[in-house]
Formats: sequence, structure tokens, C-alpha cells
Amino acid sequence: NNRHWEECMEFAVQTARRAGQVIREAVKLDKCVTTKSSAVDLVTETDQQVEELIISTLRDRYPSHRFIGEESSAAGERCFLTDSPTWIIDPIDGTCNFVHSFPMVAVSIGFAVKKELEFGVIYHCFEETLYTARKGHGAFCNGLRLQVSKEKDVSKALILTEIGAKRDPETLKIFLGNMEKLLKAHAHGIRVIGSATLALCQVATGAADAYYQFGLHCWDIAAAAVIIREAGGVVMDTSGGPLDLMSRRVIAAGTPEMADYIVQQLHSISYERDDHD
Ligand code: LIP
Repeated sequence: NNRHWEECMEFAVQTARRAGQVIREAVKLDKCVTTKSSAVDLVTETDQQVEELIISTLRDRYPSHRFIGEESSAAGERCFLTDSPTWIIDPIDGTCNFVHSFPMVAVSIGFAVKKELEFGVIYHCFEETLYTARKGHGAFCNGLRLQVSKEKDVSKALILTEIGAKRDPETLKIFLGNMEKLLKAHAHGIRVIGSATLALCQVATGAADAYYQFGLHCWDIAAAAVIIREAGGVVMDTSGGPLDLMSRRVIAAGTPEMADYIVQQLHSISYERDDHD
């Protein structure tokens, strides 16, 4: 089966590159923007077209596999993992960036078997950089091996986060309070780049020391989790427990010490689980 997953990953790479080309063309055109869970949770026709392209391409080749996709879920499809081989897809991660032509947009394709993540492919559409990892085989960016940062001390850390779709006063207070705590601990800086998957890839390369977020989705985490782990990093729940792909929250870091420190600082923001009924 291992050989088979390797072939699946090669096909995922081809498919992500094709999708990225469609996104690069579409960003130059007028965009038809609508909203989903909130006024800042954006979707465009391109998100839907690219998801359709990716899923139909993969389904033609692997008809027995299951698919979880951001836009299929928005359209009402149930989102849950079974033991079957399952593709977990974000056609455009960084939709708000895409809408503004801010060049941080990625295609993310993760793959799980028996509820375990096997490989991840993330393609930065504008830089044309490709992040890949398969369980047990290392993580790569454009073929070069990745290694996370070894930093343990928050006062020497560059930390990434994302805001999430909820913007009510209570949520914003917790969000800003979390940032304030890390800034008071003298983190070198905090960045919000608008793409959870590309931010997580920065942890895999060692350019960032940690990432945390409340409110992201399984398709933002799946591929990146494999890439960070294979680069030697940790990916866990914000409670400090094991990662729960459907829980809408994550902490990733180069070292367990860094992750544990951030766990201690964060106040939780609750979002409805991805696998809710
Ligand atoms: C979004 C991320 C964004 C994060 C949101 C959301 P989308 O994905 O890229 O950075 O804050 O939680 O998941 O909607 O652009 O695919």
C-alpha cells in the first residue's frame, strides 16, 4: 500500500500544480465574491471551480476514495473521517488574499488512511513553491529537505497566527489578549499573513518558530500537519493534547517546549467542530 500512497502523492502534486495555474489566471480577472459563515468568510466562483476540478480529477483516478473539501462542506456535505482513504482539500487557502490579489494563496491537499494523515501537498500559487511530505519520508520545499527551528525560548520567537471568521467583541478581546500575552513575553514578532496553510509551512521551513489559531478547519491543517511533523516539528491541540483534526484549533512549533509555553498562554475561542451533525 505504501507504494500506492506514493503514487497518490505524485498525482496530488500534478493536480495541485494544475489548480494553481487556474488560480494564477483567475486572480487577474474580476471576482464574484460572496460570504459564508460571516461577513468576512469569503468565497469566490474560483474556489468552487477549483475544488470541482481537483475532486473530479482525483475521483476519476481513485473512484473508491472519499473526499472532504472546503466548498463541498459549505454546500452541506458532511465532514468526517472514516477508515477509508480520504482526501482533504482546500482549493484556495487565503481566499481573502485571492480577492485582494495579495500574493499569499495556496492549494492544500492532505490524505488520510484509517484516520491517520499519510501525506500533504501545499502549493503556493504565486511563488510556485511546492511543499510536500509523506509520513516517514521527510518534508521538502521544491525538493529541498525542510527542518524546523530548534528555538525553545518565546523571547526569541517569531510567531504566526490567523484571525478566524468570528469578529464579535468577545472573540476579538480573546484574540487580542492572546497576542498581547505573547508580546508581553517579548516574542520578536507576530505575523498574520492570511493563509493558514502557508503560515504552517513557514513553521516547517524554520522561518517561523510557532503558529496557533482558533477557527481554522481540517482542510487548513491536514496537509500542513504532515509537512511540519516530517520537518521535525510538533502539531498539537491548543489544550496541549493530541491534534484533533476536526476541532478547529491548532498549535504548531519547532520544539515541544515552544508549543507547551504557548499552550499555557492561550485562552480558547470556541468554534463549532467540523464534524458537527
Ligand atoms: C482561511 C485561512 C485563514 C484563516 C481562516 C480560514 P480560506 O481559509 O486561510 O488564514 O484565518 O480560518 O481557514 O477560507 O481562505 O480557505
